[in-house]
Amino acid sequence: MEICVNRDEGEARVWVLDYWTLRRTQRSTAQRKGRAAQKRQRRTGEQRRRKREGIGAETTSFLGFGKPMAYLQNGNFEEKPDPKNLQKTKLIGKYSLPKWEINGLVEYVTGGPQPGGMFFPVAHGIHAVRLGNDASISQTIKVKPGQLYALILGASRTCAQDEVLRISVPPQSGDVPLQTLYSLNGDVIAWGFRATSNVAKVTFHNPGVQEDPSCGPLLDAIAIREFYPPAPTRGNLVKNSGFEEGPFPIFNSTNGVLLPPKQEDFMSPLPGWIIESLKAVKFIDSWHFNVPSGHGAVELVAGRESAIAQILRTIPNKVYNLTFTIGDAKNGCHGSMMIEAFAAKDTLKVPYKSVGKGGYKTASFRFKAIAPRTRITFYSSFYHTRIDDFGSLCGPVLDQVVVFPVA
Ligand SMILES: [Ca+2]
Repeated sequence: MEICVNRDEGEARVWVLDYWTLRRTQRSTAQRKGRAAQKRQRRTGEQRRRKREGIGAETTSFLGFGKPMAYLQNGNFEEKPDPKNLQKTKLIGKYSLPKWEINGLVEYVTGGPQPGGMFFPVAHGIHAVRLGNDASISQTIKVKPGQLYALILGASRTCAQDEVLRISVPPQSGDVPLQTLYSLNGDVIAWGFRATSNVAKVTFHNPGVQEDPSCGPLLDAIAIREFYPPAPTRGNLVKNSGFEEGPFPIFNSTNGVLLPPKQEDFMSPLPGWIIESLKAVKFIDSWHFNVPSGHGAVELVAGRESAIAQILRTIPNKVYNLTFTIGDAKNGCHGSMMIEAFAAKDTLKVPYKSVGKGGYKTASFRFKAIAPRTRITFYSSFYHTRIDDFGSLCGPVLDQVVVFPVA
């Protein structure tokens, strides 16, 4: 049973929509039947495409459909350095790490418990690099000018302090805060950039200076994904409205992919969307989570500090209808949830009771545009943690954002 909430001129009306339940049942049956065949087709299509375009590197994943993803060369750091370039874990020499250029104190480490009681989470393969004080690693990659990309990386902090990873692809650069608010075994993070020429020098840098010079971010695996430019459609002013173009992880990321705060829409790792909050928003995929529709959605994991927005072209004084889906990711995130939606001067609060087992409902309201540009914003009213892990932040899932003018 699904409930639809419509707020029209200040009045809230609620009614039951069995249609969505029916549609979901029909869809899941069809999905089961068609999935295997689709997967086979997609794979061969993607393989042909990859051969033709040859993005990046030695390994490509077809997990998230659409564009290919590839590791950067030696992106999982499993190609070992020559032992003569290693002093215990310390890499000696600018070109000592295969396929990379390094600067400063960079360690080549093996995941797991470390001497001194530390634990290095390495989810992919067994090796990783650790960037000490002011250290960096770089690689030059082939890209297409004007094209939007996301770097997808497994990264975590290694010391007690909050650590920052500075990612740069000139002329763009950004600082990604590494915290352990989201999961205990390392996070996967996506960072977007737009290519300005046919090669790009990608640099991962630890700008921090700690008392222990080896303290700093641990990089486990680094991949890249190329995006199709999102566009509004005839029936919907929202670009990438169902979050189907996004940083689908190349890694088996059961924790989803964090979209760092303060990402502008022109280079967002979630094409079309602005991450305008102080904390990250999480991108989730249907292989590991319950996603209301299609393969991608976002989980608003940090209450009011975790907001996502988009700017739409509108006609002043025209009335528009905004519809969206709220649900839970079937990840043990439970409680009374609420998404607040904002458009022009209008807002809607949509409650959703989660038992953490997956479900969703659709809500809509009308707003009147007051300018040629209207910002729509969504955030979670409350903070939530997983029932099985109170250290992991979680929250309501947002999907299928649709805006169209009311006739
Ligand atoms: Ca979706």
